[in-house]
Amino acid sequence: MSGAGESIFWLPAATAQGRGVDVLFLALLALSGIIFLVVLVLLVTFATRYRHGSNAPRGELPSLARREFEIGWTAATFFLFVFLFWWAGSSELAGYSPPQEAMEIHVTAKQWMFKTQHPSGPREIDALHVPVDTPVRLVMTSEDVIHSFWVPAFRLKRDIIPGRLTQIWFQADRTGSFHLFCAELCGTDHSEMTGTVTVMSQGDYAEWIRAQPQGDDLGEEGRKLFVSLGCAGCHAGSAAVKAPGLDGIWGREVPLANGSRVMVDERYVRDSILQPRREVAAGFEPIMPSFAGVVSEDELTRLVSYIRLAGTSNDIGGTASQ
Ligand code: HEC
Ligand SMILES: [Cu+2]
Repeated sequence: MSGAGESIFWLPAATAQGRGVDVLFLALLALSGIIFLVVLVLLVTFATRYRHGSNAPRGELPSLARREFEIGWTAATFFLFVFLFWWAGSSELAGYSPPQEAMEIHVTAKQWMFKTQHPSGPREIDALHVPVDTPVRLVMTSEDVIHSFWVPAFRLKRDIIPGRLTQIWFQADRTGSFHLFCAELCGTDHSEMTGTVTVMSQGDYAEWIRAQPQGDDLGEEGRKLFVSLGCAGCHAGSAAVKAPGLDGIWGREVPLANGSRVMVDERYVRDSILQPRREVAAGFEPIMPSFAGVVSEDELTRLVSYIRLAGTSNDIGGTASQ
Protein backbone atom coordinates (compact mmCIF):
# COMPACT_ATOMS: atom_id res chain seq x y z
CA MET A 1 0.00 0.00 0.00
CA SER A 2 3.05 2.17 0.22
CA GLY A 3 6.42 2.01 -1.41
CA ALA A 4 9.11 3.76 -3.32
CA GLY A 5 8.21 5.11 -6.71
CA GLU A 6 4.49 4.88 -6.17
CA SER A 7 2.33 7.34 -8.06
CA ILE A 8 -1.33 7.56 -8.93
CA PHE A 9 -0.41 6.12 -12.34
CA TRP A 10 1.89 3.33 -11.37
CA LEU A 11 1.86 0.80 -8.58
CA PRO A 12 5.38 -0.63 -8.37
CA ALA A 13 5.49 -4.42 -8.71
CA ALA A 14 6.59 -6.39 -5.66
CA THR A 15 7.53 -9.57 -7.52
CA ALA A 16 9.91 -10.40 -10.36
CA GLN A 17 6.97 -11.91 -12.27
CA GLY A 18 5.14 -8.61 -11.81
CA ARG A 19 8.03 -6.63 -13.26
CA GLY A 20 8.04 -9.01 -16.22
CA VAL A 21 4.38 -8.20 -16.79
CA ASP A 22 5.20 -4.50 -16.59
CA VAL A 23 7.91 -4.78 -19.25
CA LEU A 24 5.49 -6.63 -21.50
CA PHE A 25 2.80 -4.01 -20.89
CA LEU A 26 5.15 -1.11 -21.62
CA ALA A 27 6.51 -2.81 -24.74
CA LEU A 28 2.99 -3.31 -26.08
CA LEU A 29 2.12 0.27 -25.24
CA ALA A 30 5.24 1.59 -26.99
CA LEU A 31 4.66 -0.60 -30.02
CA SER A 32 1.03 0.45 -30.32
CA GLY A 33 2.09 4.06 -29.86
CA ILE A 34 4.67 3.86 -32.65
CA ILE A 35 2.21 2.22 -35.05
CA PHE A 36 -0.44 4.78 -34.15
CA LEU A 37 1.99 7.63 -34.90
CA VAL A 38 3.15 6.16 -38.21
CA VAL A 39 -0.44 5.66 -39.39
CA LEU A 40 -1.43 9.15 -38.22
CA VAL A 41 1.53 10.85 -39.96
CA LEU A 42 0.89 8.98 -43.23
CA LEU A 43 -2.81 9.81 -43.05
CA VAL A 44 -2.23 13.51 -42.54
CA THR A 45 0.58 13.63 -45.15
CA PHE A 46 -1.45 11.95 -47.87
CA ALA A 47 -4.62 13.85 -47.03
CA THR A 48 -2.73 17.12 -47.42
CA ARG A 49 -0.65 16.15 -50.42
CA TYR A 50 -3.51 14.70 -52.47
CA ARG A 51 -6.20 17.09 -51.31
CA HIS A 52 -8.70 18.23 -53.94
CA GLY A 53 -7.07 20.69 -56.33
CA SER A 54 -3.43 20.00 -55.37
CA ASN A 55 -1.09 19.44 -58.30
CA ALA A 56 0.59 16.32 -56.83
CA PRO A 57 1.27 13.65 -59.52
CA ARG A 58 -1.67 11.24 -59.89
CA GLY A 59 -0.46 8.98 -62.72
CA GLU A 60 0.71 5.35 -62.63
CA LEU A 61 2.24 4.31 -59.29
CA PRO A 62 6.02 3.88 -59.48
CA SER A 63 6.66 0.21 -60.29
CA LEU A 64 8.97 -0.04 -57.27
CA ALA A 65 8.66 -3.72 -56.37
CA ARG A 66 5.12 -3.51 -55.01
CA ARG A 67 4.77 -7.25 -54.54
CA GLU A 68 7.94 -7.50 -52.46
CA PHE A 69 6.75 -4.59 -50.41
CA GLU A 70 3.41 -6.31 -49.62
CA ILE A 71 5.08 -9.62 -48.76
CA GLY A 72 7.65 -7.81 -46.67
CA TRP A 73 5.31 -5.92 -44.40
CA THR A 74 2.88 -8.82 -44.05
CA ALA A 75 5.67 -11.18 -43.00
CA ALA A 76 7.16 -8.61 -40.62
CA THR A 77 3.79 -8.10 -38.92
CA PHE A 78 3.19 -11.82 -38.73
CA PHE A 79 6.49 -12.53 -37.04
CA LEU A 80 6.03 -9.61 -34.70
CA PHE A 81 2.70 -11.02 -33.53
CA VAL A 82 4.10 -14.54 -33.16
CA PHE A 83 6.87 -13.08 -31.03
CA LEU A 84 4.37 -11.16 -28.87
CA PHE A 85 2.27 -14.29 -28.47
CA TRP A 86 5.30 -16.28 -27.38
CA TRP A 87 6.42 -13.57 -24.98
CA ALA A 88 3.03 -13.12 -23.28
CA GLY A 89 2.28 -16.86 -23.36
CA SER A 90 5.54 -17.91 -21.74
CA SER A 91 5.24 -15.28 -19.05
CA GLU A 92 1.69 -16.43 -18.28
CA LEU A 93 2.65 -20.11 -18.32
CA ALA A 94 5.44 -19.50 -15.80
CA GLY A 95 2.68 -18.64 -13.32
CA TYR A 96 1.41 -22.21 -13.60
CA SER A 97 4.60 -24.01 -12.62
CA PRO A 98 5.59 -23.27 -9.04
CA PRO A 99 9.05 -24.31 -7.86
CA GLN A 100 9.09 -27.67 -6.08
CA GLU A 101 10.04 -26.20 -2.71
CA ALA A 102 7.29 -23.56 -2.70
CA MET A 103 5.46 -23.04 0.56
CA GLU A 104 1.86 -24.16 0.24
CA ILE A 105 -1.01 -22.01 1.45
CA HIS A 106 -4.63 -23.05 1.17
CA VAL A 107 -7.17 -20.43 0.21
CA THR A 108 -10.89 -21.01 0.52
CA ALA A 109 -13.09 -18.26 -0.81
CA LYS A 110 -16.74 -17.76 0.05
CA GLN A 111 -19.27 -14.96 -0.03
CA TRP A 112 -17.61 -12.67 1.01
CA MET A 113 -14.23 -13.48 2.41
CA PHE A 114 -10.92 -15.18 1.77
CA LYS A 115 -9.88 -17.79 4.32
CA THR A 116 -6.23 -18.76 4.25
CA GLN A 117 -4.37 -21.49 6.07
CA HIS A 118 -0.66 -21.98 6.59
CA PRO A 119 1.00 -25.38 6.29
CA SER A 120 1.62 -25.55 10.04
CA GLY A 121 -1.99 -24.76 10.90
CA PRO A 122 -2.55 -21.04 11.56
CA ARG A 123 -5.57 -19.58 9.76
CA GLU A 124 -6.42 -16.09 8.75
CA ILE A 125 -9.43 -14.32 7.33
CA ASP A 126 -9.02 -11.66 4.63
CA ALA A 127 -5.33 -11.64 5.42
CA LEU A 128 -2.25 -13.54 4.41
CA HIS A 129 1.19 -13.27 5.94
CA VAL A 130 4.10 -14.59 3.90
CA PRO A 131 7.89 -14.41 4.12
CA VAL A 132 9.82 -12.34 1.60
CA ASP A 133 11.97 -14.00 -1.11
CA THR A 134 10.15 -17.31 -0.67
CA PRO A 135 8.08 -18.95 -3.38
CA VAL A 136 4.49 -19.35 -2.18
CA ARG A 137 2.01 -21.63 -3.88
CA LEU A 138 -1.67 -20.94 -3.36
CA VAL A 139 -4.06 -23.85 -3.66
CA MET A 140 -7.49 -22.32 -3.96
CA THR A 141 -11.09 -23.37 -4.02
CA SER A 142 -14.48 -21.80 -3.41
CA GLU A 143 -17.37 -22.84 -1.17
CA ASP A 144 -20.03 -21.17 -3.26
CA VAL A 145 -19.59 -19.12 -6.45
CA ILE A 146 -16.67 -18.07 -8.62
CA HIS A 147 -14.31 -15.61 -6.97
CA SER A 148 -10.95 -14.36 -8.11
CA PHE A 149 -7.76 -13.81 -6.12
CA TRP A 150 -6.16 -10.56 -7.17
CA VAL A 151 -3.10 -8.82 -5.76
CA PRO A 152 -2.39 -5.87 -8.06
CA ALA A 153 1.11 -5.26 -6.69
CA PHE A 154 2.04 -8.85 -7.61
CA ARG A 155 0.31 -8.56 -11.01
CA LEU A 156 -1.38 -11.76 -9.92
CA LYS A 157 -4.95 -12.78 -10.61
CA ARG A 158 -6.63 -16.15 -10.85
CA ASP A 159 -10.20 -17.35 -10.60
CA ILE A 160 -11.26 -19.46 -7.65
CA ILE A 161 -13.82 -21.97 -8.85
CA PRO A 162 -16.22 -24.07 -6.78
CA GLY A 163 -15.59 -27.80 -7.11
CA ARG A 164 -12.13 -27.30 -8.49
CA LEU A 165 -8.64 -26.53 -7.24
CA THR A 166 -6.79 -23.72 -8.93
CA GLN A 167 -3.23 -22.75 -8.23
CA ILE A 168 -1.01 -19.77 -8.57
CA TRP A 169 2.33 -18.94 -7.10
CA PHE A 170 4.36 -15.86 -6.41
CA GLN A 171 7.56 -14.80 -4.77
CA ALA A 172 7.48 -11.34 -3.22
CA ASP A 173 10.80 -9.56 -3.10
CA ARG A 174 9.71 -6.52 -1.10
CA THR A 175 8.27 -6.38 2.40
CA GLY A 176 5.14 -4.38 3.07
CA SER A 177 1.39 -4.78 2.93
CA PHE A 178 -0.44 -5.12 -0.33
CA HIS A 179 -4.10 -4.97 -1.27
CA LEU A 180 -5.98 -8.17 -2.02
CA PHE A 181 -9.23 -8.00 -3.95
CA CYS A 182 -11.86 -10.36 -5.26
CA ALA A 183 -11.89 -9.69 -8.98
CA GLU A 184 -15.02 -11.59 -9.95
CA LEU A 185 -18.47 -10.13 -9.29
CA CYS A 186 -19.71 -12.59 -6.66
CA GLY A 187 -22.79 -11.03 -5.07
CA THR A 188 -24.01 -8.14 -2.95
CA ASP A 189 -20.85 -7.59 -0.95
CA HIS A 190 -18.37 -8.35 -3.71
CA SER A 191 -16.86 -4.88 -3.38
CA GLU A 192 -16.22 -5.53 0.32
CA MET A 193 -14.37 -8.75 -0.40
CA THR A 194 -10.91 -7.38 0.14
CA GLY A 195 -7.93 -8.17 2.30
CA THR A 196 -4.26 -7.61 2.87
CA VAL A 197 -1.21 -9.63 1.95
CA THR A 198 1.61 -8.83 4.35
CA VAL A 199 5.11 -9.67 3.21
CA MET A 200 7.47 -9.98 6.16
CA SER A 201 11.17 -10.64 6.57
CA GLN A 202 11.97 -14.31 7.14
CA GLY A 203 12.67 -13.70 10.83
CA ASP A 204 9.49 -11.70 11.39
CA TYR A 205 7.48 -14.39 9.68
CA ALA A 206 8.92 -17.15 11.85
CA GLU A 207 8.08 -15.07 14.90
CA TRP A 208 4.59 -14.35 13.60
CA ILE A 209 3.92 -18.05 13.04
CA ARG A 210 5.13 -18.84 16.55
CA ALA A 211 2.76 -16.25 18.01
CA GLN A 212 -0.31 -17.75 16.33
CA PRO A 213 -2.68 -19.91 18.36
CA GLN A 214 -1.43 -23.47 18.07
CA GLY A 215 -4.13 -25.56 16.46
CA ASP A 216 -3.66 -28.84 14.69
CA ASP A 217 -1.93 -28.64 11.39
CA LEU A 218 -3.83 -29.52 8.23
CA GLY A 219 -2.55 -33.09 8.14
CA GLU A 220 -3.51 -33.80 11.74
CA GLU A 221 -6.98 -32.35 11.24
CA GLY A 222 -7.25 -34.49 8.12
CA ARG A 223 -6.28 -37.58 10.09
CA LYS A 224 -9.11 -36.97 12.56
CA LEU A 225 -11.58 -36.55 9.69
CA PHE A 226 -10.28 -39.69 8.06
CA VAL A 227 -11.28 -41.60 11.17
CA SER A 228 -14.52 -39.75 11.97
CA LEU A 229 -15.87 -39.93 8.40
CA GLY A 230 -15.26 -43.65 8.29
CA CYS A 231 -12.54 -43.63 5.62
CA ALA A 232 -10.28 -45.55 7.95
CA GLY A 233 -12.96 -48.22 8.32
CA CYS A 234 -12.23 -49.29 4.73
CA HIS A 235 -8.77 -47.94 4.01
CA ALA A 236 -6.87 -48.93 7.14
CA GLY A 237 -4.61 -51.94 6.79
CA SER A 238 -6.65 -53.86 9.36
CA ALA A 239 -10.02 -53.19 7.68
CA ALA A 240 -12.11 -56.14 6.57
CA VAL A 241 -13.18 -54.34 3.37
CA LYS A 242 -10.91 -54.62 0.37
CA ALA A 243 -9.83 -51.04 -0.31
CA PRO A 244 -6.48 -49.73 -1.53
CA GLY A 245 -3.97 -48.60 1.09
CA LEU A 246 -3.38 -44.90 0.76
CA ASP A 247 -0.03 -44.83 2.46
CA GLY A 248 2.65 -43.44 0.21
CA ILE A 249 0.48 -43.22 -2.91
CA TRP A 250 0.95 -39.47 -3.22
CA GLY A 251 2.97 -38.50 -6.27
CA ARG A 252 2.91 -42.05 -7.64
CA GLU A 253 1.10 -43.39 -10.66
CA VAL A 254 -1.66 -45.87 -9.90
CA PRO A 255 -3.37 -48.23 -12.36
CA LEU A 256 -7.08 -47.79 -12.95
CA ALA A 257 -9.68 -50.45 -13.73
CA ASN A 258 -10.03 -49.09 -17.27
CA GLY A 259 -6.38 -49.86 -17.97
CA SER A 260 -5.04 -46.32 -17.82
CA ARG A 261 -2.72 -44.92 -15.19
CA VAL A 262 -3.15 -41.75 -13.23
CA MET A 263 -0.91 -39.59 -11.09
CA VAL A 264 -2.04 -39.27 -7.48
CA ASP A 265 -2.22 -35.57 -6.85
CA GLU A 266 -4.71 -33.09 -5.39
CA ARG A 267 -7.03 -33.45 -8.35
CA TYR A 268 -7.12 -37.25 -8.21
CA VAL A 269 -7.63 -37.54 -4.46
CA ARG A 270 -10.35 -34.92 -4.55
CA ASP A 271 -12.18 -36.65 -7.37
CA SER A 272 -11.75 -40.03 -5.66
CA ILE A 273 -13.59 -38.66 -2.64
CA LEU A 274 -16.31 -36.78 -4.52
CA GLN A 275 -16.81 -39.03 -7.55
CA PRO A 276 -15.35 -42.43 -6.65
CA ARG A 277 -16.95 -44.14 -9.65
CA ARG A 278 -15.18 -41.97 -12.14
CA GLU A 279 -11.74 -43.45 -11.76
CA VAL A 280 -11.83 -46.81 -10.06
CA ALA A 281 -8.52 -48.22 -8.83
CA ALA A 282 -7.54 -51.43 -10.65
CA GLY A 283 -8.31 -54.62 -8.75
CA PHE A 284 -10.98 -53.12 -6.46
CA GLU A 285 -14.75 -53.10 -6.45
CA PRO A 286 -16.34 -49.66 -6.90
CA ILE A 287 -17.92 -49.75 -3.44
CA MET A 288 -16.62 -46.46 -2.09
CA PRO A 289 -19.52 -44.08 -1.42
CA SER A 290 -19.36 -40.55 -2.78
CA PHE A 291 -18.73 -37.89 -0.18
CA ALA A 292 -20.04 -35.08 -2.37
CA GLY A 293 -22.26 -32.88 -0.21
CA VAL A 294 -20.97 -34.64 2.90
CA VAL A 295 -17.56 -33.03 3.22
CA SER A 296 -17.03 -29.29 2.92
CA GLU A 297 -14.24 -27.69 0.91
CA ASP A 298 -12.30 -27.09 4.12
CA GLU A 299 -12.60 -30.74 5.07
CA LEU A 300 -11.54 -31.86 1.61
CA THR A 301 -8.43 -29.73 1.89
CA ARG A 302 -7.60 -31.44 5.18
CA LEU A 303 -8.21 -34.94 3.87
CA VAL A 304 -6.04 -34.25 0.85
CA SER A 305 -3.26 -32.90 3.09
CA TYR A 306 -3.49 -35.97 5.28
CA ILE A 307 -3.19 -38.37 2.36
CA ARG A 308 -0.27 -36.41 0.98
CA LEU A 309 1.57 -36.37 4.29
CA ALA A 310 0.78 -39.99 5.03
CA GLY A 311 3.44 -40.86 2.50
CA THR A 312 6.05 -39.40 4.79
CA SER A 313 4.66 -40.09 8.25
CA ASN A 314 3.61 -43.63 7.43
CA ASP A 315 0.64 -43.81 9.73
CA ILE A 316 -2.50 -44.45 7.69
CA GLY A 317 -2.65 -48.10 8.65
CA GLY A 318 -2.26 -47.25 12.31
CA THR A 319 -5.04 -44.72 12.58
CA ALA A 320 -7.95 -47.14 12.47
CA SER A 321 -6.96 -48.91 15.64
CA GLN A 322 -6.62 -45.69 17.61
C1 HEC B 1 -16.95 -48.50 1.96
C2 HEC B 1 -15.53 -48.46 1.99
C3 HEC B 1 -14.84 -47.14 1.70
C4 HEC B 1 -14.97 -45.94 2.38
C5 HEC B 1 -15.89 -45.63 3.55
C6 HEC B 1 -14.04 -45.02 1.77
N1 HEC B 1 -13.39 -45.64 0.73
FE1 HEC B 1 -11.99 -44.79 -0.46
N2 HEC B 1 -11.97 -46.44 -1.64
C7 HEC B 1 -12.64 -47.61 -1.36
C8 HEC B 1 -12.41 -48.57 -2.44
C9 HEC B 1 -12.96 -49.99 -2.54
C10 HEC B 1 -11.56 -47.92 -3.37
C11 HEC B 1 -11.00 -48.49 -4.69
C12 HEC B 1 -12.03 -48.42 -5.77
C13 HEC B 1 -12.21 -47.02 -6.26
O1 HEC B 1 -11.23 -46.38 -6.69
O2 HEC B 1 -13.36 -46.52 -6.21
C14 HEC B 1 -11.29 -46.59 -2.83
C15 HEC B 1 -10.48 -45.62 -3.42
C16 HEC B 1 -10.06 -44.47 -2.79
C17 HEC B 1 -9.01 -43.61 -3.31
C18 HEC B 1 -8.20 -43.85 -4.56
C19 HEC B 1 -7.03 -44.73 -4.17
C20 HEC B 1 -6.21 -45.33 -5.28
O3 HEC B 1 -5.27 -46.08 -4.97
O4 HEC B 1 -6.49 -45.06 -6.44
C21 HEC B 1 -8.88 -42.59 -2.40
C22 HEC B 1 -7.89 -41.43 -2.47
C23 HEC B 1 -9.85 -42.82 -1.36
N3 HEC B 1 -10.54 -43.95 -1.62
C24 HEC B 1 -10.02 -41.98 -0.25
C25 HEC B 1 -11.05 -42.12 0.67
C26 HEC B 1 -11.38 -41.15 1.68
C27 HEC B 1 -10.62 -39.86 1.96
C28 HEC B 1 -12.46 -41.62 2.34
C29 HEC B 1 -13.23 -40.95 3.48
C30 HEC B 1 -13.76 -39.62 3.19
C31 HEC B 1 -12.80 -42.91 1.76
N4 HEC B 1 -11.93 -43.19 0.75
C32 HEC B 1 -13.84 -43.71 2.19
C33 HEC B 1 -13.45 -47.87 -0.27
C34 HEC B 1 -13.85 -46.92 0.66
CU1 LIG C 1 -15.75 -12.80 -4.47
